[in-house]
Amino acid sequence: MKIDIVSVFPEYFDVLNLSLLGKAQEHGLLSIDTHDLRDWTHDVHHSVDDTPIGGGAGMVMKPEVWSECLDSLLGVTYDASDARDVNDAKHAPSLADIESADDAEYALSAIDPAPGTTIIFPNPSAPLFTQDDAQELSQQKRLIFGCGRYEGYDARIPAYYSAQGYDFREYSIGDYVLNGGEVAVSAMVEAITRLLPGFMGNPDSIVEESYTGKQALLEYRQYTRPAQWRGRDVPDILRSGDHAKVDRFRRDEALVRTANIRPDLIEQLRVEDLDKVDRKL
Ligand code: 6GU
Repeated sequence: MKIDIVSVFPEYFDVLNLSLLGKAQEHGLLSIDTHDLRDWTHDVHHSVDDTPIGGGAGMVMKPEVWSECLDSLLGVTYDASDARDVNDAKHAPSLADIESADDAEYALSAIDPAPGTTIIFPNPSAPLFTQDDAQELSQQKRLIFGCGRYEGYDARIPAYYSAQGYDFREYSIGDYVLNGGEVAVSAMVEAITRLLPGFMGNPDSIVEESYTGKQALLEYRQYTRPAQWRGRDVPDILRSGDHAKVDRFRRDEALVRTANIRPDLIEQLRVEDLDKVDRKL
């Protein structure tokens, strides 16, 4: 997988060379390139933002800087003579129009000009990024992350690239406000790349953990030695050696903890699945 990250603070991502992510890059599983958005500015001040049209506080990131950046990462050039009012949209050729291999290629390129590529902009006003999204994105060949700063970016950026047929997504990582997209991109990159085949030493740890698979429950609590510590004992059942009882104990604990801490996850469970899994234990 190839990942490009664009930010006005590219040094922020130096940490991605550490630890497991660094090893994955050394082993060729993954390559991450960071870019400075200001490299695509032309004015002496290297400005990437401007005041919001319509008024209001803060600054908004300019569409031209982002489009020059994204076009160059995508390897495309914008032809101004092709400029058109979106109300006068040029329609992609329909199946009925395809008469040659060239037509077919053009039709396909209109559907997805960069197969296997997804562009992702963190945005606190977007849908929540979930484990399912991480799972889906870990199958992609290339991810391009654009970090917004300040009060956001011009809304025509996602609209334009989506209309061009690119898989352009915006995600929030939680219901709180960060100063910019850098922390959100770090979180998404980590969630996605650890799912790459060969990334984790023990692939079982991915299957068992929270939020994975259709039984999205919080995990049961874990203990290690010593069995007694500061007056607290590890639950007896876990030391009984009875695997069926241990599984049942853990499953019950996962259900109770999920009901208490994340009732929203319990609501998403399908009763049929729950009974089937529970009978197997
Ligand atoms: Cl994706 N960006 C910012 N700036 N704040 C956030 C966020 C993203 N997700 C949660 N808070």
